[in-house]
Amino acid sequence: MAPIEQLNLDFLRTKKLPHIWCPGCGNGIVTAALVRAIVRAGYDQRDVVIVSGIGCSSRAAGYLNFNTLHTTHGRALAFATGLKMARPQLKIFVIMGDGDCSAIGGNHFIHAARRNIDLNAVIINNYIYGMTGGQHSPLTPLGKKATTAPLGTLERPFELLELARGAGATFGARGIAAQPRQLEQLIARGAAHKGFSVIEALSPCPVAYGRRNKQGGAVEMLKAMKENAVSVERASNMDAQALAGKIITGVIFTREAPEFCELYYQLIEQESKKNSN
Ligand SMILES: Cc1ncc(C[n+]2csc(CCOP(=O)(O)OP(=O)(O)O)c2C)c(N)n1
Ligand code: SF4
Repeated sequence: MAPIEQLNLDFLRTKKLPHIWCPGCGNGIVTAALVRAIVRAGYDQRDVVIVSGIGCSSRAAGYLNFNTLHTTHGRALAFATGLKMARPQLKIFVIMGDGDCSAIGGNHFIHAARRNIDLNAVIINNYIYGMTGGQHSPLTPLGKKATTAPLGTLERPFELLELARGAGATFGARGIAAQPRQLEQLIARGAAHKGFSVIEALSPCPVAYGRRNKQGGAVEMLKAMKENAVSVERASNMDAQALAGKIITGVIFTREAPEFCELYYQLIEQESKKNSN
């Protein structure tokens, strides 16, 4: 078998390169982890769809050599829902930024979770609106600076996976760009799960977030991320004080519930049987 790094080139639209991302941006690391998860799962390239919204992170769809839909800001899940309902056999990965997913796209997010539709949401959380120069998002940590919060944001952030769990999602995991192999495994586990799976991938934006918040460059940001990461297994033996400021990584929750497209097609079949009798 060819090394995975070599295989990855088949999954890139090399004609679209160079990419637009700044030096040190984590988007490439997360995108590569997603590609490796798809390759390792052995899905047929023609059965995979990458859907994205708008933002630096959402540009990933344009660079990937699968079926892709680069949609409008906040609406990636709405497009993906329609596609999945029409073609339930497809494996659909939805790449969103933290703003795209939890601000303008917040309603689509909670309703996709409520339906438990079999989509794989990969949220690249860099704590900021990168593409538009650094406005704060609903995931910006309390007190951190943004162009729209020059003295630090007063808004408490969503805990994205708790929001997903509360809304009905059946799989939630968190990984970090500083641990790309674990991230790849988490994306693969989410993809194997039947239902709405949410992978929060924490990723450095040294330009719009790091610089303004004096976090150092990309290397320092990745190092800090790694130092603060605690696996969910280790976290279960730590108290709230020890966990303050830590990033809990791994599968945070998983549960079973009926999947929306299966219910939808069962209903259609039942009705067509009734009508043909
Ligand atoms: C309807 C609409 N509103 C606003 C914008 C401007 N806009 C483009 S990207 C973006 C935010 C992107 O931030 P995020 O989703 O966190 O992704 P990132 O760029 O950080 O990867 C905004 C507000 C837009 N394109 N469309
Ligand atoms: S602004 Fe931030 S998120 Fe956007 S490409 Fe640059 S480093 Fe990446």
